[in-house]
Amino acid sequence: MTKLYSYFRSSSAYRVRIALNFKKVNYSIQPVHLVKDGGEQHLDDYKKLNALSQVPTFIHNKMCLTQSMAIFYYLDQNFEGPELFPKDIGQHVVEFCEVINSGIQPIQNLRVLQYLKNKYHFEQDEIQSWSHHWIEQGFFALESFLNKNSGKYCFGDQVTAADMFLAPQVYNSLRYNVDLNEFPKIQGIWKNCLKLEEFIKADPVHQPDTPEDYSSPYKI
Ligand SMILES: N[C@@H](CCC(=O)N[C@@H](CS)C(=O)NCC(=O)O)C(=O)O
Repeated sequence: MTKLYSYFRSSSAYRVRIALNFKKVNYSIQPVHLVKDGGEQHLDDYKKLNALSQVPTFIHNKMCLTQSMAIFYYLDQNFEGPELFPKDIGQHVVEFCEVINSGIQPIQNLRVLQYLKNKYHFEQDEIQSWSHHWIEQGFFALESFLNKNSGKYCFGDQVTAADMFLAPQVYNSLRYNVDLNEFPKIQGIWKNCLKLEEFIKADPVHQPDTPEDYSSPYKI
């Protein structure tokens, strides 16, 4: 049994969906609504799987794994298909992914934004500006990285975990009106990724829990 607890709009779950598609893993999606009724991630049964009350959670037979980076490692170790962290450049791919995984996404995660709103009374425009700021800071770092290493994708012409972390973070950036024209490398690579079926299938617009009235910030 291979199952992914996911939310259509979660960038961390989106990363894992892309990786699963690349590895041609046959998996089912178990939606976890992060907002409805205070968030299904906080239900006791779900917390037994994911102590931090987040998606994604990945189940493979008896293995239950949280944290997208750990899931990516597991996929490379246990499934055939293209390497997510190719051996010769693996550490640099991790380095790139961690800028997103540790340096950008957590600062604009739902629980952080909810805390700013509930505890410090941030207005919607302040929340918007907070997320915009931190994503932009991270994108400056990624862009300079890509100026040295990239080709069609983040590392030359080979799709790696770096692209799978980048595309969902670009998706998030559009929710906070980051101007991608400031980041031509990121924008170009993201557009190349969006042409690949593994990315298209994983896109928030194509998930079993995508609401009918959802409209994507870009055409796919
Ligand atoms: N480092 C974690 C991050 C997971 C994460 O932040 N998930 C978000 C959605 S993208 C979440 O479930 N947030 C729920 C909440 O904040 O209540 C991973 O890579 O899996």
